[in-house]
Amino acid sequence: MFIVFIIGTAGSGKSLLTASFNEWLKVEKQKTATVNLDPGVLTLPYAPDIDIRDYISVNSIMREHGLGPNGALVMAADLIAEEAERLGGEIEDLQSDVVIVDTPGQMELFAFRASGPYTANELTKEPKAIVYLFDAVFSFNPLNYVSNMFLSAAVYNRFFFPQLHVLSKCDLLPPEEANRIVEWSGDPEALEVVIDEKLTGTRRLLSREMMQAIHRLGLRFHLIPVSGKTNEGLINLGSALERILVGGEKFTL
Ligand SMILES: Nc1nc2c(ncn2[C@@H]2O[C@H](COP(=O)(O)OP(=O)(O)OP(=O)(O)O)[C@@H](O)[C@H]2O)c(=O)[nH]1
Ligand SMILES: [Mg+2]
Repeated sequence: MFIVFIIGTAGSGKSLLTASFNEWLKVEKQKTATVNLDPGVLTLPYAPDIDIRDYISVNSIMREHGLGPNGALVMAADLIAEEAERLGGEIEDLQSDVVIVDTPGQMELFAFRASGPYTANELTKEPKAIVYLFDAVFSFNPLNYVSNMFLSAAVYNRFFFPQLHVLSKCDLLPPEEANRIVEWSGDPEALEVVIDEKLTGTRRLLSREMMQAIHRLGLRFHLIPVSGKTNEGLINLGSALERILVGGEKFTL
């Protein structure tokens, strides 16, 4: 069994990608399951096999602890850790070969509090990977792109799982613009050129230094363009995950 966590900033397309990738894998005859770890979500574009909302209610937390929605979400994020063992048992019972885990809307609640990495580690001891989403529309601006590189490096630093990087919602950009972002992700010099072109003053300096720092650390962010709406790129995402998790074999043989 392999566990794939979908992580990204609010609204970057995590839930729709969970839905589409799950469906696509099923068409490919792979044995999959989905887990919703977002206690605050109202509607989902898929029917999760396991749903944290069956264990934790944000509305009850607000009522019982006199908290507002954000305070309740913070508390809910920590309560997820207490359910890790039970969730892990449910995941084992599914007997799927690949389990896709949709994470909370506000990335920082899952990635930057101690409870997220704890939960991810305790759920099961099976091999895990992270798919980190770069929202295409947001990332088109080089300043945002570099900020997202930093966020994704911070996520890697928290979990230390193999991590793939996806340009999500790529259908929202003309192909040549999406390709330009993909080019930045594989070629630091191309990114440096656009930073020099589009940014000025301290922003230019900071973005260039931040980008270079990440490259000096040896972190690589090659982006796979993907759309949860049109299913573009799901085949490439599937192959990349198979390469890092199962050495290029199918999850379900
Ligand atoms: N065009 C297009 N829209 C998308 C895509 N993925 C998501 N969306 C839309 O973007 C919005 C947010 O998508 P979600 O899948 O809910 O994103 P999320 O990261 O789960 O959002 P939160 O959990 O609230 O942080 C929705 O209106 C989706 O329909 C995509 O690939 N293409
Ligand atoms: Mg979501």
